[in-house]
Amino acid sequence: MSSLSPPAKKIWWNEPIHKSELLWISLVFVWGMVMTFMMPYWHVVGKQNLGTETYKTTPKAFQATTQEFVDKYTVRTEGPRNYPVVAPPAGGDVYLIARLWEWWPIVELKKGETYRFHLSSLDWQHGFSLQPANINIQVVPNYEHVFTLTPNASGEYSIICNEYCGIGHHLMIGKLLVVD
Ligand SMILES: [Cu+2]
Repeated sequence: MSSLSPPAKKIWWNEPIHKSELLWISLVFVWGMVMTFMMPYWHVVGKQNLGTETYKTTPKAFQATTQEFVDKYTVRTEGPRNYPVVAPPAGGDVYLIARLWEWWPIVELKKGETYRFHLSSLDWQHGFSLQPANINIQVVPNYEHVFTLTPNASGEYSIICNEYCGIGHHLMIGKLLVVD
């Protein structure tokens, strides 16, 4: 039989199933069931899952709140585009805007202190990926994604956009500083 000629036995589902095929189907089914159960299980007991809260907002409202945050806590500016470096008080809120194609502003945190992060996008879907730490959050407009973060090591971290957002996507890199 070739793939060009029609199959001799057209009613394929009446044909006996081969043992090896049945074995593979069973394995896939069992593994699928295990993984389906593991998803909620890991969410509860796993350490790698980050719990985020989500609230409704608007690009306009979120931009206004972030501007207020920047005006209040900016300590200096960096680079040719004068990015504000914002150092909020320990235990305070951090507002971060995602837009085509930047994360704004630069945030400076103190090691060992806990902050409450608020993320939203002003235009399109973006992804907050904190490198080299393993934190991933989808950021979409009209929603404010909130999570707490306690930096445990000082240094300079990059925030990479990991949702493709157009021609400048690869340039969308933000900065997060942690000082002792
Ligand atoms: Cu992006």
